[in-house]
Amino acid sequence: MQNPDAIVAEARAAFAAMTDPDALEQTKARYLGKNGQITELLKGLAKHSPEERKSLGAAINRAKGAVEAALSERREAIRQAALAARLAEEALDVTLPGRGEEKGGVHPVTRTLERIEALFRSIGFSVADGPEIEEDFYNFTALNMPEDHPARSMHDTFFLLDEHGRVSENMLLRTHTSPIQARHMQAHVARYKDWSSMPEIRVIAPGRVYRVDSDATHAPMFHQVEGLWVGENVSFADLRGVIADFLKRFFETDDLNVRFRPSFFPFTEPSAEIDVAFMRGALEGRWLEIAGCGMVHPNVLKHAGIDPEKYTGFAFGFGPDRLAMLRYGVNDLRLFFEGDLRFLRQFV
Ligand code: 2NL
Repeated sequence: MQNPDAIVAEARAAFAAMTDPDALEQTKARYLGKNGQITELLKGLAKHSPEERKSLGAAINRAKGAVEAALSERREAIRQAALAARLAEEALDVTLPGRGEEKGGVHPVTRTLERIEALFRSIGFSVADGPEIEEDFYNFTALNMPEDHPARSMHDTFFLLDEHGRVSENMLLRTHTSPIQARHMQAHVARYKDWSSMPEIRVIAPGRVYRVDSDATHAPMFHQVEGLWVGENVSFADLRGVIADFLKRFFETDDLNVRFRPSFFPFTEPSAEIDVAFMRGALEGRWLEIAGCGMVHPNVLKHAGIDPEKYTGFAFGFGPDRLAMLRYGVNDLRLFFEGDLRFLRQFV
């Protein structure tokens, strides 16, 4: 029979050679496992006489206790070593000087949006928002855009992929902020459905929009601010007044001409393009196309549950990126979205 003390000595040496907790547990089996050396000794006891068994058994049990103690000692030592290594690795040098703080600045397009919002709030408009991932209904159908409208093609609109990786029929990146207003009108009607006379809707809808387009004057993501005023007897004359007042306040000058040029949008009828010309400055005398507008199409009102015989409305849509370009004298739209701090710092 093997000497229990020799086994203990061997086990101590074997445990001491282990630095990894899993390897240590593997080594344990060699002594205390089902066919381990200590276990084998215990099995062999049966071959001895009762007197021998007593003293031998005691010696084996002492050896077993010693191996177990050596094992837990080694476990603890490995745990301590791992902890010490981690503490060393993750040590923070609290004496290092800080990196300093730089003051951030508001992005020029955000400043422009905030300015537009403040101006419209001052004449009684509220500001609404909505999802950038939109449903076909709110982006197109509710806005009187028929099935065969070119904007509905993948060529112009970013559609999402469905759960099978196929181009979705229904989910897309909104191509304008009109769906915000379509949702707003619907919610307004739902809220006031019991009223004999619904309060007016005066709302603007600023936000990011997405189209398949990219060059010096078009980015695949850009911004829009649309506006909507629906009530009894809201007219094209009101539209002209609101827009002319807004433009003069936005550009901080009365020396500016505004012209409405007949145009077409599926969601308005009649529709117009809004041009401005500054009477002084670098752009003096040049007509610049700045927004689209019109009287809300009866079908758009109907889709929202509003009676077009009782209510009329006007709507308009600006490109605030363009307004920011004009206001700050920037000639390439993409500069706004490249995140180059040398460019952006100029506006802080
Ligand atoms: C443009 C043209 C426009 C609208 C947007 C609109 C919204 C509703 C109903 C009717 Cl809910 N119209 N929005 C109307 C006319 C023009 O934008 O060129 N924007 C940059």
